[in-house]
Amino acid sequence: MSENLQTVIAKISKIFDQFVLDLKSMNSKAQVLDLKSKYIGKDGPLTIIMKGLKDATPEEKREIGKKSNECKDQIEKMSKSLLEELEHKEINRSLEENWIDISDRDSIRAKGLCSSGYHPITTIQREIEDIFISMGFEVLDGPYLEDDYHNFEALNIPKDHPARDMQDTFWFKDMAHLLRTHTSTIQVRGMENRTPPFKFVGPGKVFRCERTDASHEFVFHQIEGMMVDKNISVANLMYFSKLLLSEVFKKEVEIRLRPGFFPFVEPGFEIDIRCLICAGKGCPVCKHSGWVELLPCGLVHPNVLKYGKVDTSIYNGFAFGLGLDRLVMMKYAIDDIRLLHAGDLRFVSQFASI
Ligand code: FA5
Repeated sequence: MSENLQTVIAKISKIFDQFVLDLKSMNSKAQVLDLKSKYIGKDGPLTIIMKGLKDATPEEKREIGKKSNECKDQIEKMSKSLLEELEHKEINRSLEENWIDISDRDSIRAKGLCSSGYHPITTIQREIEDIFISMGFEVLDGPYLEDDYHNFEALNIPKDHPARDMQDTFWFKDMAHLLRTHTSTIQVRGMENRTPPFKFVGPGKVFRCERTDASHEFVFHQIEGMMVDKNISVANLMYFSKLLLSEVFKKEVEIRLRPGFFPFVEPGFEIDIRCLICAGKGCPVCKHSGWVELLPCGLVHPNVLKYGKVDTSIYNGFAFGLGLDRLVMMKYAIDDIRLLHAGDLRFVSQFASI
């Protein structure tokens, strides 16, 4: 070795001191990474010293190797800690710059974000509520967390009934509570504290343990409707359904009526709408059938009325359960239900002025 041991050790200390000095002036992560690789990278001064140890004695190799490794470790540690500090500063700065007070419309506007306007589901829900309010219907609410009785049993779906499998349910651990799978729970709750005649609608979120696709979500919206009076017939049901659809679409839409099975209605129907995304030609939304299931309905099953303490020798009724998300998709030609729920401002802001 051309230099003696002490000189090389002193050289390493000097390299380290210089690193500490250089590190102090670093103020970005990229600079720190560059500096680190300048000192301990494969062309760095420490590597060059280690390469020059070919002729050194085993003792010199050991001593210089030890010192050089200590120095490397220190450089690693100090770089890492400064990188973390700079990362924190960056996060804090970004939080401060991008902070939005969502209760302050002016600050939202100043940031160039749209602050006014409703989600299209809310807009259509309110439109439908208004249509029914104008015809004397009440608007009822109901809880998301439900029990077996209100979601199934009082709707004529006893335990072990195969119809329970029609709707995949998010059960709670006690297997007695669940997230409501449909707004038909509002029929049961509505009947509990009313005496006929009555008529109401009940909008809200429902939850199903389902795989998503262009027309299926696991959280979506329905509007329930129920009317109980004397001599209610399928003609009454059709009148309200057609009126509802023509008011929402504000144009003629093609619908079809077919038999549908739901344990809580008899007879039961499905009202489908001609797919407005593909004009009936077939697309992923209508599963290439040209039709979209929108409004299942029927005359309320006497068992359901009995659970609701309605005297079935005098009264009967109709009920429907409108799929609100799909209605909104048809109205605005939205070809994937997931767009409605993704919270993407670029999507929802298109509806701000509607
Ligand atoms: C029901 O939920 C019944 N409770 C409806 C009903 C009420 C029938 C009153 C008779 C009398 P169904 O599971 O078919 O039925 O759902 C009703 C509507 O919700 C469907 O027509 C569809 O428009 C919508 N829907 C169903 N599943 C989904 C889903 N995963 N994503 C989006 N919309 C859905």
